[in-house]
Amino acid sequence: MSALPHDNIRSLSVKHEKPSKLKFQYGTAGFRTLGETLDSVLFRVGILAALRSKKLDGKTIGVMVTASHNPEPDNGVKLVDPRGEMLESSWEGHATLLANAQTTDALLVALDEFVKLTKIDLSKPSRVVFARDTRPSGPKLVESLVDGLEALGAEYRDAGVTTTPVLHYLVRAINTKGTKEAYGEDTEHGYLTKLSDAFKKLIGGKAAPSPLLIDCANGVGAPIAVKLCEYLGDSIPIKLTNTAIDTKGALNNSCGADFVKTSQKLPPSLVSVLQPGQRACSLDGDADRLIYYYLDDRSQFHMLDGDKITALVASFIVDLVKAAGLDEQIKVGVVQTAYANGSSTKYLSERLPVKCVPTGVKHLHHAAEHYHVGVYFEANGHGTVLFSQTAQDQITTHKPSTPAQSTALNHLTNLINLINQTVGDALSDMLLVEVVLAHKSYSGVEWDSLYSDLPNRLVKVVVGDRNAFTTADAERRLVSPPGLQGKIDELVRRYDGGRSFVRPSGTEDVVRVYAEAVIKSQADELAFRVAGLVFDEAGGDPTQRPKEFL
Ligand code: 16G
Ligand code: MG
Repeated sequence: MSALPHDNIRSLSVKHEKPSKLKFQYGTAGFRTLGETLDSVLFRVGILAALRSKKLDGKTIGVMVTASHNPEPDNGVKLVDPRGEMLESSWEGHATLLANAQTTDALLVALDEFVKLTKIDLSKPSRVVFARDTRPSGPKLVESLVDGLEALGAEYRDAGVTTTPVLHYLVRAINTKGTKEAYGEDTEHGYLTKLSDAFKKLIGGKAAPSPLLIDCANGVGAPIAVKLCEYLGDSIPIKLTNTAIDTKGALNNSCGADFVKTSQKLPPSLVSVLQPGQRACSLDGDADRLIYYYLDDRSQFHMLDGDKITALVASFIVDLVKAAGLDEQIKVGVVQTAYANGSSTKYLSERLPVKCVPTGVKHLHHAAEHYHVGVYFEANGHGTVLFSQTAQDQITTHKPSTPAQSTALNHLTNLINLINQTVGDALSDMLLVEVVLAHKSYSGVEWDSLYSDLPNRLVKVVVGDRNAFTTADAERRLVSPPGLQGKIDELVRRYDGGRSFVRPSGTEDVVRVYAEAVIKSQADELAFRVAGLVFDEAGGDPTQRPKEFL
């Protein structure tokens, strides 16, 4: 055990003083707020990442600088653990504490306590790999991060401008290099090769897909998608749109997965571009979410969200496992959140085990690890498929007894390579969807008709204190404020197919209300009524009560 290099930390920390009035929180998606306020946070995250690496015996930790689907002035940062998964949750509180130490002296005290409390052996090496998205505030924030890494003398690697899922891939690839769990070459080239090779094998012999339009949200998905297209060659015709990463204010502006999912309509820039029947999809600003859609022959918009992706992908994998003769050995299960459309939950539960967990990737990911093959997607389009070691071993060692079994086993092996198992990955998921559509000869229409979404509505309510809202049962019921859930239940009973729940947002200072019902106008009405209950209960200024809250 050596001591922290106080002098070194001090001399660099004074260049990154914390703004006095701000309070930072490491939430579901790391730290996320206005980019120009994050300098001190990035510096301290650099220190924290280095300490996390020391704690884990010098394993490489990832740091991603992004604010995903948020508007361009925002930025953020999150840590990635050695297997490419989200930071262990017990460290989120430590991150928040360090970020809020008011002065350099307070930071040093907090660091000393933290090192003692978590028993970090400072003599261990520390290694970090980081990347950023295309936001203009990124380069400066990366400099602050590097100062934090240098304050602790960490070894680091700059992975440049790339997507969140590529960074997760790199972390896993670096840490598994040379082991039997080697994940791939630890470069962007390695990632692109792995995905495109697997895709070409899976699509081989199938009719060439019709052209796919990809909305890149004017974000970092654009340059990576351009590269991916080169690797894919003519295996799939792709047209990229919203690739203006250098246009100020364009990022996520009226485009991208979050825009499509929340407004339930086409990005305006696609209106005159998308042909009826053509498949299109939107990535979000850091390319870890994916939403598909198409226009029918009456030019009506149809959205194929994370729930529809789950239905498509889970049934395909179940069929393959069966065709491979492994249905006794490998059980496939699904993880969703309360936001999953009620129709999707019904459709899936009739076929597979389905578990509901609280919002946030870490919850879904951990729950999915409990299945042999776990398929998880949030309705917002973030998700992936996890193949456990048991499942992978079965797939590699199973001796096929028919040519059909052998083909199915090959497909499963290629799927394991196609799917980014560290985290949701829009580009990898897009290739996965394209594979399933090609194998099933589905257009958007057939895919969409697996089940019909219940009309739904999401409403935000600004309240005095969102922490007054606590939930249970995977966020499906409110525990506090006391009595409110009873009133919601009473309202919900009056609506055919009604369902509604209320939860505090983990990324914004608001409370979210979700409602669904058999008829769209009823889903809207239920959502606004529940929002009204929430507003009245949470002590908002009555004169500010939005009129639509009935
Ligand atoms: C973050 C989460 C996402 C979740 C969303 C909910 C990660 C990496 N991302 O974006 O999974 O759906 O927050 O936001 O965990 P909310 O709490 O504001 O509704
Ligand atoms: Mg994202």
